[in-house]
Amino acid sequence: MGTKSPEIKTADLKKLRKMMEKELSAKRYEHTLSVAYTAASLAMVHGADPDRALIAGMLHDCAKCLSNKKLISICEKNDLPISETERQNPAALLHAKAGSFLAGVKYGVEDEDILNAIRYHTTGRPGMSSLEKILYIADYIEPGRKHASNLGLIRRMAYRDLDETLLKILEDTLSYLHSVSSHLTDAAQKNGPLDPMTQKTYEYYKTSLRKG
Ligand code: DGI
Ligand code: FE
Ligand code: FE
Repeated sequence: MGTKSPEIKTADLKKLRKMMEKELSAKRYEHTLSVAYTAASLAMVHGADPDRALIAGMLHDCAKCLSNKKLISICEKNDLPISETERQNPAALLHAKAGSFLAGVKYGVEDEDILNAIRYHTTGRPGMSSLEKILYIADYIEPGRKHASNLGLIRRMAYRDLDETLLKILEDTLSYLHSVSSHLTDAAQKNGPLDPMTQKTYEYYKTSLRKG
């Protein structure tokens, strides 16, 4: 934080796009491109840097196609702590932590804000930067997403107010995770337990928006 980040070049983005095409499944790569350009458009509307948003979007799921075993070993070998919840659901929760690490060491990102945006793109965190909010929201609203409830409303909201949108997505995500965990469905097994950070982020934005 505070230090000025190196300039993001268009050449970096091209290279990263090629690397992601190789690294990810076709479906995940399509999602990645959609998130990158959705994040850039949100950045333009909200006065953030579209180049940083593109890089963050391009790399946000760079660890998503790794096995659970690989995700755990990346974290263990590099002293990234793994919580009990993360260990129970590496695919959903650890891909963000491992992905942020890889963005730094493998893909050459030095910008802390981009690394944090990747790190917190699944759970959010209290006190998020604009870029962190933009990536979190872009991941949820990109055009390829079809199933979330209130998607039309949330997509319109996203271009007006980042905080209100964040809160709405967190509220819907929590109620989705609660509803699936109360039934023994495939989705419950897929999602596993709630990460306490998701709840914390929700409480933080609920309180800060009520005060504001
Ligand atoms: O990687 P993506 O599928 O693009 O999206 P993502 O990184 O937001 O992760 C998506 C999954 O993570 C989605 O199925 C919802 C789930 N998720 C979000 N918060 C939590 C969570 N899963 C668990 N177990 N706990 C959470 O707190
Ligand atoms: Fe993700
Ligand atoms: Fe994603």
